Amino acid sequence: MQRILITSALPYINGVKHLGNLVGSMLPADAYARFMRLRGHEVMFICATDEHGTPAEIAAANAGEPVAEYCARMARVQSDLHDGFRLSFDHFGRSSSERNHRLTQHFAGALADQGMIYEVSEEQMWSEADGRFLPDRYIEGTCPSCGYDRARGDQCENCTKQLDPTDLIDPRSAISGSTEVYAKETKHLYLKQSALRDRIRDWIGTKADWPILVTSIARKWLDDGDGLRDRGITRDLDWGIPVRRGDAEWPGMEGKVFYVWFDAPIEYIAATAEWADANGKSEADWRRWWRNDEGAEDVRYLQFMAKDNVPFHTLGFPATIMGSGEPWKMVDYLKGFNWLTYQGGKFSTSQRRGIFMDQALEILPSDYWRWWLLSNAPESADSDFTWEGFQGGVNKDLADVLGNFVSRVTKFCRSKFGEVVPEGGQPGEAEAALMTEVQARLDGYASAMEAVEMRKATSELRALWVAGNEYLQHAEPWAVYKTDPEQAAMIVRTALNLAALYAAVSRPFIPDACDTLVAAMGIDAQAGWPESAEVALAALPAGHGFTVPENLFRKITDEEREGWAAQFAGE
Ligand code: B3M
Ligand code: ZN
Repeated sequence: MQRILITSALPYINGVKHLGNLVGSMLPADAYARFMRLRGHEVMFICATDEHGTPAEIAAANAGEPVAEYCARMARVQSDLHDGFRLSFDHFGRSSSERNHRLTQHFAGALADQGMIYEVSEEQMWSEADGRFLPDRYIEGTCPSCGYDRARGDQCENCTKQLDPTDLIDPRSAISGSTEVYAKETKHLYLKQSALRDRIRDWIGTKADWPILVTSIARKWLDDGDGLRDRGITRDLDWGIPVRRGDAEWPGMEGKVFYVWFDAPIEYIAATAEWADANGKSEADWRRWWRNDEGAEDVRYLQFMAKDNVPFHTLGFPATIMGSGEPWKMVDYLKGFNWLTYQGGKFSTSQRRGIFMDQALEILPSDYWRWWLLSNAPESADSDFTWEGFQGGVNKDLADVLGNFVSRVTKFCRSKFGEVVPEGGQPGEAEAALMTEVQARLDGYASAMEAVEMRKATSELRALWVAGNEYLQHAEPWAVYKTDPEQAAMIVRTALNLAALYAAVSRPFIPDACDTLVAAMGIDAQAGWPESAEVALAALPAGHGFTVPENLFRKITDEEREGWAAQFAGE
């Protein structure tokens, strides 16, 4: 038994996430966590909301709510949707928690003690009307190069030119529209990441088993001339974690907060402490996951995220940890994802294009989405959601293959032998061949999961379901019954055992269907991964009672598909 720590990238607080967000981090992390629990490992699966930064302030202002209230409300909305998708976090925390405040301030203090932090004076745009400094992209004005009048302080959207806010003609605050904006001096803390460049390059060099997608992004940033530049870790904002040096004030930094990307990854650790607080556990209980000097040396730590988050996890967060000089756990395996697109284009939060988590659950139960998304996860390349593809995948894999198998065998058994596993004769050649196939698929499925390859794992699992269907198709118990009821009983017993096996091993992908199936088959929900195909196919003894489950999956009709495609076409 191993100890496995799993974190999913933290969803940003400013709204309900879309299916692209879900499949790029939380959902594959959940399937992996569920698989590892099934295998009997001790798992700690952690996620949280990422709550700080200007976008949260703006979203709150748009919603007409104080930012703390907005974040508390959205954290609940997100958490409820995670329950709806059956994401089995051991804890879903909040980056604005007291724990994260203390831990982030602690890391800043440790970094300062190691000589890793220095102060920089710089000019930043100040808005008199808003009474605050504005981040570059919250200054708007006319582009000096193309004349577009809504260019942002970091870039002109129209001609793509990179800009400084001071380049803009007639600059104004994007928040209030006020033109009373000017450059003003301010002081910030910088983290000396450049001092860690070699250590981080060496560390990445030891990660030969990571996806190429991930290591190539990390290398590109490291080698990009001034890659791993020193980075400002404070901001002039109200909402965030106040800058302190551990427990002490930080002179000159009053009224400032840490940069959201400094505190967000630290929340992985803090959320585990929040887990301890919420469950009456001790300090040692969470620290054994994170402190190498308190037991975490034995932990295997995996992170899941979309590719745009890779730089901050391969360079930024490791720099925080290494620079602190303290023995915190670093990631062992980083799984990165490409993009899921929607009908050939981008999912867009601002244009409400694509499918959002709340909408998805309104139209179909979570298993349907989980299965399609994970069996089409954007692992080696981007993948595209189409309504045709979704309908095809669900109808074929879930309804025609798995659902049909379970329904046929349980109904046939009920009609001929009643709702108990029949006795029957001795298994023969067909059963031996089935056993070999089932063992090979179980092994293939398990090794794909160990390697965190979701698409491969789902195709092995699908093949395991197909094997059952084909067995039943060829063994034809309904025909055999007429001449040899003993033989038919043995076939049915074998197939019922297969259904029980499916209930046990399909849980990482379709947990609700597995609950239904576990209840119908009258088996132990806690039973782990089967010892072998042979043991699994003989698990249900003759006389064991079961019930015919309600239709596990229904088909998506063409009318539904067309209706949804129209409904989700975007604005
Ligand atoms: N919140 C992802 C995003 O909003 C970002 C991840 C943080 S992980 C520490 O795109
Ligand atoms: Zn322009």
